[in-house]
Amino acid sequence: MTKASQRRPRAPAARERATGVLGLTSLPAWNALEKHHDRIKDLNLRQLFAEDPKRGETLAVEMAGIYLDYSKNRITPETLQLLNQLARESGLKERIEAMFRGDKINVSENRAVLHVALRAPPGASIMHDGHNVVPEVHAVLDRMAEFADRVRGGAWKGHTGKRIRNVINIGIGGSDLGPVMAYEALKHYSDRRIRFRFVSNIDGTDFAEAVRDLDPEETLIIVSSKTFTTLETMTNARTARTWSLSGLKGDESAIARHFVAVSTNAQEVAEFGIDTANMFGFWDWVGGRYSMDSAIGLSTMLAIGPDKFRAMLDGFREMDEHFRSAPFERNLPVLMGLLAVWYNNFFGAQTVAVLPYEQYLKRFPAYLQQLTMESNGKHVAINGARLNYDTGPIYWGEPGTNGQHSFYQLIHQGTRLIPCDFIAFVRTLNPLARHHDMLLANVFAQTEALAFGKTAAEVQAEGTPDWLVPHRVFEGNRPSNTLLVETLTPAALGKLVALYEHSVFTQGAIWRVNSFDQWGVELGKALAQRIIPELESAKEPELRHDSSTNALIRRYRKLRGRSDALAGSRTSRGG
Ligand code: G6Q
Repeated sequence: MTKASQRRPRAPAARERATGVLGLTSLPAWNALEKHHDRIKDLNLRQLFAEDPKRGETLAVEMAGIYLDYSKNRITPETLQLLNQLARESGLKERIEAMFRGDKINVSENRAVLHVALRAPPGASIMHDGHNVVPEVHAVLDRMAEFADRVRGGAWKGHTGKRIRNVINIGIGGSDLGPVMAYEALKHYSDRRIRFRFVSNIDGTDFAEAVRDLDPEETLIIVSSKTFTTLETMTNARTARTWSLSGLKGDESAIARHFVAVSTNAQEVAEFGIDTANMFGFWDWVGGRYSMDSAIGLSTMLAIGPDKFRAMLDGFREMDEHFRSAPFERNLPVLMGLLAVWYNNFFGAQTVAVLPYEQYLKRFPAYLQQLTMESNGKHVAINGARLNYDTGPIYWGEPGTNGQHSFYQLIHQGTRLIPCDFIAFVRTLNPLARHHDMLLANVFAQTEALAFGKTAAEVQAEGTPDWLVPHRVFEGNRPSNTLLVETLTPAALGKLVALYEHSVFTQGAIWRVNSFDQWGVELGKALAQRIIPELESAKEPELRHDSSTNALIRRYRKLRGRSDALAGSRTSRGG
């Protein structure tokens, strides 16, 4: 029996039929994988490599400059064949086609999922509700390019005639993480005469620190919000408006030169006071976490320029085409997605570490956390039935080599199985002495050490005293993927992001979840809206939360000098 099946017994097929569950755990491939896992779970990577001297070359695939070595995974050819069978039985091919066709696969929001249209070439046709969206996509891109050229070239000036030297993107979640990650990733290509800052948190410190050394006369603010109603973004945008006006002598007409919006909601943009002529639109078929290549990427385009932004889109598109057309056995996102399922559901692995050996990708793990966990952190199937197997694993990580001096200890010698994705580049953008060879030596060393470890005999042979041997043993058999990319270019970043987007899609299709909604973020938001007036009211509010929440609110109010802690209602819910 597998660890996963020990933890959660498989529901009877009859129940699945009754509830309409799509029956992942009843599929022939799933059952075959369970049995197969039982047989090979103790196989060691040492053995697998010894048995097949060419394993490191055969279990690798290259796609347009991205080389994926997946040989250091606990798999055999049969595992791959069964995982492919699982993909076929799960209708992955049909799901991919449904997405590209513009079907409303985000059923709980009744929306199509067409981020692939954002990088379609000008002549392409992608239909949504009876019309081709590609011309609209390119019309927005052209407007963005024209605007970016004017700002970068100095033709777009601030209200007092000064050149724009600072750009602040205000947004959160999908309207922040992609832009920050892309800016950091492509900083090498950015116009260094412009400073970029990103404000997301409702914590005022975020805004205060972002603007403390900036001059409002030289600052352009991009308010990025699909809905233009998000609490954090609108609060920060209002604060930015006050800050901007205070530096521009309160002249309201200055707003037009210092604020632009990226949104789907023209009405709210206008109500906020931003001229809709300065608004860059996108569409409800672009999910927030899939939007960094839409107008939400305006800050990216301002940083690297329109040509490089388009090169990034070309990279995305190459991976899209590969995902759509390559056979599953040579399909990078499919392979990575299926391997994630293999460890998640059959080995019971709870996390995946993403370890970029590239300082410019320092925000990539944070970006992926949203992409992966907001997409596949779901407990019900598309049809609403409660799932009886685990879905999205926890993604986390830090750039190497820094992580090696902290949490790698647990990956090497801890008790948990943590599959790792190592990401490295053949050429560095900052060739300094021997740094890059040393960096890459560390990537290769880590994957080697994780896979093959060091046996007690090997430790003893080094003259280690017996009592110390167990502490110095590396069991090995820790799986990893290595993504070796030529150079971190805009196109390479596009390919890498699309690779993970489609890996997430693959995983979601296997698990039968809707990877494109995010209802799990709603409850906390609604409760916060209820609590805000309870914190702010001058009069002690009548609190109807549980006793813990009530006590926390009272304590906060008391310490802020807002009320007598003993006053007010003691009505509690839930004890
Ligand atoms: C992403 C989510 C979420 C969203 C933010 C910001 O997929 O939907 O992270 O991007 O809540 O939303 P707005 O862009 O509407 O402000």
